[in-house]
Amino acid sequence: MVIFPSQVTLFIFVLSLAFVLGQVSYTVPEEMAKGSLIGNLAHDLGLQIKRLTSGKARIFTRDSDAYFELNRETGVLLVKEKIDREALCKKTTPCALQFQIILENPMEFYSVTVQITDINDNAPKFEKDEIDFRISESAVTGAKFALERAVDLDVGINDLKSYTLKPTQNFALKLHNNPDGNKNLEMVLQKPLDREKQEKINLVLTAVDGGEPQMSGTMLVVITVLDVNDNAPVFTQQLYRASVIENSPQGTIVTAVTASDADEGSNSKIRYSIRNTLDDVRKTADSGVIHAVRSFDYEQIKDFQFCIKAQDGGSPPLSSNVTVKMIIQDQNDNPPQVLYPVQTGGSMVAEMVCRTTDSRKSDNKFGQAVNQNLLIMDPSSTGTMQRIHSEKNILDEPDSPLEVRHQYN
Ligand SMILES: [Ca+2]
Ligand SMILES: [Ca+2]
Ligand SMILES: [Ca+2]
Ligand SMILES: [Ca+2]
Repeated sequence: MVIFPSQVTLFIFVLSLAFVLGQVSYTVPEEMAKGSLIGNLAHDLGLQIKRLTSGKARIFTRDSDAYFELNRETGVLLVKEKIDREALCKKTTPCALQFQIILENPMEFYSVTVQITDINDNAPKFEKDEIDFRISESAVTGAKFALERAVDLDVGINDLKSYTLKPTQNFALKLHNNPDGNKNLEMVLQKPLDREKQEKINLVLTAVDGGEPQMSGTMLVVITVLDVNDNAPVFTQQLYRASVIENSPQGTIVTAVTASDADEGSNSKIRYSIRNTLDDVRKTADSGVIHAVRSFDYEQIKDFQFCIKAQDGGSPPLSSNVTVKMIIQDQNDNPPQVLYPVQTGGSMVAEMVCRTTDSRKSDNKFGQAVNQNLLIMDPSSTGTMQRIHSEKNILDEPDSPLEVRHQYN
């Protein structure tokens, strides 16, 4: 029988009308083992052992649950059933059981109160093992997120005492006092989140009681950081240099640029576009692969540059530009031309000025032919004379000689 303070008063009052001859109270902890001694009832009530037996002393309680047992032979009160204070009184304090000892011949009543004290046999417990949050990486510091409280069935110092949330890198724990006396538990963002650094954050919320030994309960707080488009695409190089051999056919792939985006999903999906070009190059489909729209002539254009823009699919989108410097590689596709053949007499058979537009040689060369041997001076060189053994050497590279169009003797 659970006795609440007001009931105790009333009960004692009623019993006092029925000739309660004495009363005694004991204080015992809950969860004592069956058979444990509560007290020497006979001694404490001033009763003889023989009076207990002759009067058929017995416990009278209105509850079917009988937690106590009276040993008439010894006069002691024992635990009959283990007492769970939490089941008996929940959060009410103090928690007491009251019953009567009845004796016959003559009939006597004695009142016994057993106060059950709490032991720390319940750990704080959260309703769920895990709670999930989806928080944008753009959440501002100071943003609050409500957490669920734990429950500890014990009372007093054995009840819930405090909470911790670890690790403390991004979030701090805040207890907010409610007007109703309860406390609201919140975690407050202390440091901005960055999905690109940490996409999932696992925190452990721990509730501890004030008992001895201390007991605790935990709940996992799983935070999924949602992406925001806060990274522009970044090219793998700050400047791209590429080359194409002149006369390459239209459609030749000249270079490929790549950019990456640290965000996820459409925030990292990159589209490339070409800027500042006179339609010399185009991108291949949606990629960073660039192909020539036409064939290039080194003698007309030696280099050019254009810009490629990489834009992500975020809303709003972010973009970056990069410059591509394109060099046209020369090919030996122009034969030398003899412009000024001059008959000089003597040992010289010819003197000529040759012109070729290919880059591997200077544009102009002066040569003098002597008995099929030629002396030439290259204007781009330091001016040293060089003996060449054939007309071909003077006029072009040995590996891809070009024919002299005119020969003079
Ligand atoms: Ca307890
Ligand atoms: Ca407890
Ligand atoms: Ca992005
Ligand atoms: Ca992001």
